[in-house]
Amino acid sequence: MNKSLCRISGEPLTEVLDLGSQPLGNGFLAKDEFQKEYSYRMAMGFCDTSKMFQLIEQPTPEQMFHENYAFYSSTSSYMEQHFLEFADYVKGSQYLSRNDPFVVELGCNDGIMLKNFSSEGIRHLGIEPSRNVAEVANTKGVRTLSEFFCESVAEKIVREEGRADAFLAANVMCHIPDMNGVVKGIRTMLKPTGVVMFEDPYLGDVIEKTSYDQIYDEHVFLFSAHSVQYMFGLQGMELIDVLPQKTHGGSMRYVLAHIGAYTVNDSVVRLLQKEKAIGLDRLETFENFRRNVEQSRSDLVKLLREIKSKGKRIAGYGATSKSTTILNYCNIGPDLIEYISDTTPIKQGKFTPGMHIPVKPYDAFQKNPPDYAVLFAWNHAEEIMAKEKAFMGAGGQWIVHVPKVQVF
Ligand code: JHZ
Ligand code: SAH
Repeated sequence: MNKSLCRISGEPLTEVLDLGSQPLGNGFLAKDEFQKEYSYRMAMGFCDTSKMFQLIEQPTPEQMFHENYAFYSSTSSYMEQHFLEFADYVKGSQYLSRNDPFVVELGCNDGIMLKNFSSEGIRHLGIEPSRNVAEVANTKGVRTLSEFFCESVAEKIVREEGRADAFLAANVMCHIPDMNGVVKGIRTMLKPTGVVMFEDPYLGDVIEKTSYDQIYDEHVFLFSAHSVQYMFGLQGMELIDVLPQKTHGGSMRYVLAHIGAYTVNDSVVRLLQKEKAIGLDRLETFENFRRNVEQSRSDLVKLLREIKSKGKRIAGYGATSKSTTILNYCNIGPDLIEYISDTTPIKQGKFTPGMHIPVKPYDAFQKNPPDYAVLFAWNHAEEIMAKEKAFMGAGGQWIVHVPKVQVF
């Protein structure tokens, strides 16, 4: 059998974690689709050269991102606020030219970030292959091209609209397998003084919190400053700043530019040192992570079974992509979790990928609350706790698995 190779360095990968057979993370489906449901082996490997932690196999981009894509960014009001602040950070930075700046965003989804540029008449372009969400962005006045970004799309944009001052991306860079092609495209698109600012779930947080549910089909990479530096370094670009974010359970915003265009902030040096200290550059860290993941699974299954054996009702809160990993890896089905409540219309009335738990509208949770709710959208805990006082007041309890399995 051919050894799997790192998508960035081309060197052999060492397999460190096998999460078993998994369906598409966002593949919510109807009953008559159960028979032909797709699955693949979801395992992660580590490359000692690029330091990239990555999926060994991934479904194709077209299987995951299409006209029925189930994730709509604007389902969280806290995320709306986050992207307002991200946009303000970009506008207030030294990087945008005063004269007619051009801002491009990869994976703009329903326009959650770019609407803050379009509302001020700033020249912008979103690139979003999932047509349903791209259409929502367009109706909000966010100019959006429905394409998968790659080198040839970058060249076309440069020909038609010129080079960009800022290339933005949130929770999308870690989704694209041909990252070397994407980085080449970005380099082509940027002005000599242009910058890339992107954020994604941070590997350091995933390791520290055992948040293994950040691993699913769409997340082909989990980045660290080490791997990002390596990947952009191959194309003549460098990290100039890093800014930790609270979103999605701990993310990192990376700022990169052509080598030598700007002074490198001390934050970069400090983060690289910290990553060495916590071992993000070493194989044994991932072996330890695997043991923590296995422990988390047995703790969660034991807890759910104990609660169920006492005749209590358990539901899920938030039919997240992350929950697909947990449910399938832990083999948790409708016998343990009655339903999952979610505010996204396209998910409601369907079943969760693989384990086929019914997804119900939020109304179901409010009208018929369970005794316990598994907080699958744990990354939005602050927002959810603020609006679920009635559930808690009536004695409802939460179950989370991050940073450890617990009830509160
Ligand atoms: P949430 C998706 O991951 C997929 P998911 C993707 N790969 C990614 O990286 C991130 O997003 C950005 C619902 N909800 O944000 C809405 C409520 O029901 O954790 C969503 O379906 N009530 C692109 O799916 C889900 O929960 C609420 O009050 O893991 C949250 O999904 C709130 C706040 C949300 O992302
Ligand atoms: N930026 C938003 C959306 C994240 S969802 C947020 O943070 O909430 C990830 C998005 O990336 C999806 O809408 C998906 O369609 C898009 N995407 C996936 N591959 C892409 C590619 N090659 N080019 C551009 N967008 C892509």
